[in-house]
Amino acid sequence: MGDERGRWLETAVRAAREAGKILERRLGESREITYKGPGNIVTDADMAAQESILETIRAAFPHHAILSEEMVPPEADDGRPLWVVDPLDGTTNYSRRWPSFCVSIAVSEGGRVMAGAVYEPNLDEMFHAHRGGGAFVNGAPLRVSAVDSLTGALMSMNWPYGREGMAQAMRLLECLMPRVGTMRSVGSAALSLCHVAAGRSDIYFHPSLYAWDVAAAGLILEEAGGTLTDLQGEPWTLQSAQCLGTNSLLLEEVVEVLDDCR
Ligand code: 2AM
Ligand code: CA
Repeated sequence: MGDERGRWLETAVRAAREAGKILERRLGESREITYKGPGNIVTDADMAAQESILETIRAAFPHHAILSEEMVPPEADDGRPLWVVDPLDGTTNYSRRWPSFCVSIAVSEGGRVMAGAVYEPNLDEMFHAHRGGGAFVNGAPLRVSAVDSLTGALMSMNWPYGREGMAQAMRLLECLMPRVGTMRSVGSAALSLCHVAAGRSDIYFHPSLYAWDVAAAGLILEEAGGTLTDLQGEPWTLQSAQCLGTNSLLLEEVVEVLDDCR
C-alpha cells in the first residue's frame, strides 16, 4: 500500500472514531428527530457526526469528493477518490438508545472500494480493512465462519422502510427462514456485515439500501474471506440497491433459494 492510500485508511479510522465519540457523548441527550420518509429518520446527532467527519476528510484530502448520507450528493463520478460516508448507521436504534449503531466510512477509486472503517462506540470496536490487506477488529485479524450448510446458519437481515419493501422482505424470509438455523435483526446494515466478517453470523441480506450503508463493511467482509453481492449473486457495486453478504461457502445455496422465491 502506498503512503497516500495508507493515509486514506488512517484518516477513515480517525474520522470514524471521532464521530463515534460524538454519538456516544450525545446518546443521553434529548433528540431532535426529522422524518425523511415513512420510518426513515435523521437526528441532530447524525448531523453533528457528519460535520466532524467532513471536517476531518476535507482537512486531510481537500481535493477528494464526498458522498455522505445527510448532504447534497456530489456531481457524477469525475475520477477523484470518493469518500462514502454514513455518519450514523442504525439511526432508529440510536434514537431509542438501543445499543447497536455505528459510523461507516469508505474510500473508493474508480468505483472500487479501497479502504473502509466501521466504528461501534458501545463496544469500542473498530473494524477496518484496505483492499488486499486483510480485515481487522481492534487490530485482531477477522475471518468469516466455516459454516457450510444452511441448516446450521445464523442469518440476519433488516427491514426496509415502507409497506412494499416490508412485503418483499417477508416473501424472502418465508423462503429462507425454514432453511436456515435461526435469525437475528440488528438494525444496522454496516454492523451486520461486520458480524459476518467476524464469523458471528453467516448470512446478511437487505433488500433496499444505499451505498453508504454497505461500502466500508462490504470491503471488510471481502477481506475477511466473505462475499458481497446483490440478491441475484452478482458482485455488489456502489450502484446496487440491495445486498447479500455471506461467508462465501453459503452464497450459492442462498442465491438458489432466493431465485426459486421470485
Ligand atoms: P440508517 O440507519 O443509516 O438509516 C436498517 O434497515 C438498516 O438499513 C440501517 O442500516 C439503515 O440505515 C439501512 N437502510 C438504508 N436505507 C434503507 C431503506 N431504504 N430501508 C430500510 N433501511 C435502510
Ligand atoms: Ca445513516
